[in-house]
Amino acid sequence: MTEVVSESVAGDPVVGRISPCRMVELTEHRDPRGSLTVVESGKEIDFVVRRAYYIHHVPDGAERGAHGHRRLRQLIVAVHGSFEVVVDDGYAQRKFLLDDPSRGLYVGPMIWRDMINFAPGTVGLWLVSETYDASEYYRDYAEFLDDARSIA
Ligand code: T46
Repeated sequence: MTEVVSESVAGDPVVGRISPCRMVELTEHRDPRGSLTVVESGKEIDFVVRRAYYIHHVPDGAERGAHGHRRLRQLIVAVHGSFEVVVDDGYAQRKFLLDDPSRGLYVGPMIWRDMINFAPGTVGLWLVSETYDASEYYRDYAEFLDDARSIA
């Protein structure tokens, strides 16, 4: 995995909440049979996993995301293939390349995210801290920005 870009936006240098977005080394057990990678609550991640979902068969050029979460925390793993995740805390953006199943990207609450540049055949896995609640999403960037900046 390579962290590819770090760029600031919106002209405000105060960046606080984006920093918890980070790559996490997972525990990989390799032997002649292949690799087994573990994510365990309390070890690689500090939240209890209440839901998992995976994204696959992404058409060429398709992008996903374009939302933020009020409470949800998540670990994102490119189990196969690669894609990029752009995270945005309302002041700055940072882009991570996920291309290694033994590393995951932790994303905390109050972060806008976009998933882009999916390689053909990619399978992405999301381990998240909450059950599904559509009202917990920000789908409107202006609303997200208002709230994100009010708690900075
Ligand atoms: C995220 C990115 C990476 C459910 O019914 N239950 C679920 O747990 C989820 C995640 C989705 N859905 C339904 C809601 C929509 O009708 O599946 C459909 C597609 O979901 P969405 O438009 O939210 O897909 P993405 O890729 O924009 O976002 C999803 C997650 O919602 C989000 O938390 O981080 O994947």
